[in-house]
Amino acid sequence: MAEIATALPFAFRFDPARSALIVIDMQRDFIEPGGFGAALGNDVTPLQAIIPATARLIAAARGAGLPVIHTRECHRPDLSDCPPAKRDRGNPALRIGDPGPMGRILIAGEPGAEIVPELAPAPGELVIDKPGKGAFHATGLGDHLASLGIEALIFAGVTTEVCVQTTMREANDRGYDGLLAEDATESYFPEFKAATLAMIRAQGAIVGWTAPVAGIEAALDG
Ligand code: C5J
Repeated sequence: MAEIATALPFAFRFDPARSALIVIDMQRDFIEPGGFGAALGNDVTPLQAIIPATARLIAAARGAGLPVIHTRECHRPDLSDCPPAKRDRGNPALRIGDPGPMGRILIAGEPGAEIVPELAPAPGELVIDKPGKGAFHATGLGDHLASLGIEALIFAGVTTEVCVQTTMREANDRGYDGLLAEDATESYFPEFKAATLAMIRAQGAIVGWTAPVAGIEAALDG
């Protein structure tokens, strides 16, 4: 067993041979200047700033032999997997499927839906296109993790309070121990990130744990 001593609300013990890293939605449209997120008026600078720490986390996971799974929030070009209840939200001038600054917004295959090049999946790593906020909804993620015998999940990505938190809660309900890398996740709203970290670790890890990347690296190195 490995232990992340700096995890909160208390040390996180996990078996690296039964653990995986899930990197959520580090896509150009959310992170890069000139993408969909920026077009909505968000400051993407804090999201860009987590790329180096996320790259370090991915390298540590690969080095320790953990499966690295990447997700992308995107939809089929015909929008058959996008319920009107999702498409009809947000800015009416920039809906999912509309032409955006980096191609059609959140559509598979469009430049904006791609993962930022600094965090490109390695050959053989699973990339899951997910139509929901949670990565378990309408995807093969659960079956894939079961086939690998995974018990613990380390999470990174954006945005903390939307797709990351939703996926952590889905995982929690499915019986996984989950830990979120504090400096490898970010939100457009700093107060939402802080609140999400607090909610995850409240009441004795009611959703899971959080820890800095350095602590995760140390545990995976050991
Ligand atoms: C993600 C979003 N990835 N905020 N999506 O969190 O809409």
